Amino acid sequence: MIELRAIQADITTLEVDAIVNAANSSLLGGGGVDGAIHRAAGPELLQACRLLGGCKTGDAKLTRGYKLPASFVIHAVGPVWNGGTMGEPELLASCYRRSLELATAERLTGIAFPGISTGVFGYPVAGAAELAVATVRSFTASTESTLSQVIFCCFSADDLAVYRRLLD
Ligand code: AR6
Repeated sequence: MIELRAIQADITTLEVDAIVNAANSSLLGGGGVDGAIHRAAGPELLQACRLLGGCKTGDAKLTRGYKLPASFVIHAVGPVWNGGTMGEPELLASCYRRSLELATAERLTGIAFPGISTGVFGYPVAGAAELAVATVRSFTASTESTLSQVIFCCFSADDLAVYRRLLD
């Protein structure tokens, strides 16, 4: 059984196998959770990201976590919200799926997601949270995985309330 849980925390403090980064396609850092992860992981993370050659929207790539308490960082590139008719839901779902696939391939047991695309990229939180929970549930129901815990790491109390309602 895989446990799905929502917490309010700074994702850079979590001691899980992998934290997911809400990156951009350059994978060379930015603001928001991306900036926080690069600051906490130290410069080796950027060096590792430079070797990855970027990442397409909807896809994800894995690095080590360096100075983070998490062993790995999965850099996922969410879509920029453009009203919802540019394939945003499919691309966001794909970010969650690809991250879970990478975690499974590394035989990880725990993973924590931020609200990918819901900050600077403008994806409405309610829709993004619903899609995140549905995509994780469908992955865990259909795929043999080493994962035993999936954490939705919310930065704000408002976001936490949205996830708690979906998970109850
Ligand atoms: N821990 C957990 N969640 C956080 C943290 C943190 N330390 N900091 C912010 N959040 P955003 P995006 C939440 O903007 O929308 C960057 O510049 C935040 O409250 O970080 O996917 C990248 O380089 C929000 O709920 O990511 C890209 O260019 C969520 O994380 C672009 O922003 C995502 O907000 C990606 O935009």
